[in-house]
Amino acid sequence: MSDQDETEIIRLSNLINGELQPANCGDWIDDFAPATGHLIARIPCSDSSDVDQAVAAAKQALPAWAALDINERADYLDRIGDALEERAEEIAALESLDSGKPISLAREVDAKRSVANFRFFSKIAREFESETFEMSDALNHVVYKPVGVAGLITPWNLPLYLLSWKVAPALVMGNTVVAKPSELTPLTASLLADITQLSDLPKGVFNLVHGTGTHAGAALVAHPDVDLISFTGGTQTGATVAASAAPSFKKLSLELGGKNSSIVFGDSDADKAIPGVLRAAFLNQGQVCLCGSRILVERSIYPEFREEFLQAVQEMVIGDPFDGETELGALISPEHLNKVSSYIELAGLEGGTILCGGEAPGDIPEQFVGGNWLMPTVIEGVSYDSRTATEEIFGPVVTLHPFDDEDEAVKMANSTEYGLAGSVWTEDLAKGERVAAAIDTGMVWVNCWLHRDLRVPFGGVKQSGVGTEGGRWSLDFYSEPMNICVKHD
Ligand code: TXE
Repeated sequence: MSDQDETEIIRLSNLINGELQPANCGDWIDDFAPATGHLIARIPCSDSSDVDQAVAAAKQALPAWAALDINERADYLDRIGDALEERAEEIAALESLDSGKPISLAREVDAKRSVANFRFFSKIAREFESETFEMSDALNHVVYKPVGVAGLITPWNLPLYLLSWKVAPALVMGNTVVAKPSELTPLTASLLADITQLSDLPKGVFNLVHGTGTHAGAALVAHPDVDLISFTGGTQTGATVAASAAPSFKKLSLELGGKNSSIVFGDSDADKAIPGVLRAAFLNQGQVCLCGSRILVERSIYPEFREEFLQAVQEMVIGDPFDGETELGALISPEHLNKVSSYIELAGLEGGTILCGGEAPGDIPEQFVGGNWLMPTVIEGVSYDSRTATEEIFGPVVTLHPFDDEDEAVKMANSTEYGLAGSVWTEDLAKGERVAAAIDTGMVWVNCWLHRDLRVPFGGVKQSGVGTEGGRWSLDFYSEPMNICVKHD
């Protein structure tokens, strides 16, 4: 990296009380492009003193922000959504550069969804009606108050998408925010900070603290003046966050890992199932908590499915994330690539056969040799309850498993510690719903995957998380209901 031109390296700042500033300690963290390994940015290496300042600013801004009418706060969300939309191409480019994902995905999903999140929460907040409960001699009226200062911690796989999913409902319900994005993908969080300023959001309402999880993130979770934590990330980190937040009784939502099954029945339509299961397996290089990485196929169609699926996997275009034709980009970091690769090795020890992939593409162009590349990998022959088939790999690696009947499919799907999502592929919709209901997860798609309606509940069970966000459930999480009972004669 020593020969890299310093002027090309982006320097990001924290946003605290409306001021852009470096970390108090003056230290920086390097941010690398996953596709090339090049240094692209330096971010403040914040510690508890920066977090203290940001939380103090958020606390000071809280009363005035909470006192605004919900429609006025929704107006700010609309302004932010409009500004994000104007910069959609910039968002897509930054996200692709920072996370290694294909630009087509960054355009269609990350950029569009960030705008949609602000607009959606503005809309449902304007329509939000609190309840009244009438008694013969009294009227109960429920009022929704902000929780207070919200600490929002986000991961690297869908950086602005997930940050906006938390920031929009938190702000519209009257909370003030301290956001701590992943140190691996900080670029679009700073773009959002810029937009909040250009949208004249009052100072201190949205604060951004860059830094590592163990310093900035842990300080935010433990801070006594933070009233709520919404965290998306790994299950182990989630356990640490929960333990740290518990003594001060913070309101907590944890969206953690997943190991989701795609269940393909013999009566499924291959024209839907093959592309659907392929997309569920490899979107964002398999780095989506909802990805279907265990593919359960009814034995009667296993040979044909296997052949057609393998052909589709091998036709996927892997390479330059900025090429509009690219379907698979790079993995987030060398450490993550090592972790994912270690599971391919483990699969061999567990009796698995690699049907395709398993290594970096052979013909990688010169500028990408320093990147974190892995071809889409399909493994057969490991048991459905093996470590390979039950632990979260979070990469472009899937396992295939035949099953004999509905009961066996459900048993196999439920054989992980995770409980986030799943998909069922069948032309018998009654069977699809029956199987979906029997799976212990927070959500299941039938004949589709990641077909998102922002109104529906989103959250996992078992090791996949605690709490539910999405639609009305987000408005509930980011507020405290209070009942006022007025007696009349
Ligand atoms: O995430 P981490 P990592 C899974 C995936 C991956 C594993 C670890 O299996 O391999 O998690 O990924 C912040 N207190 N998912 O290590 O560490 C951190 O700075 C407070 C699934 O990258 O969980 C970042 O902002 N915060 C997942 C965020 O937590 C802490 C998406 C997530 O980082 C902290 C990503 C601490 N002690 C990974 N330690 C999903 N559910 O989509 C870290 N952080």
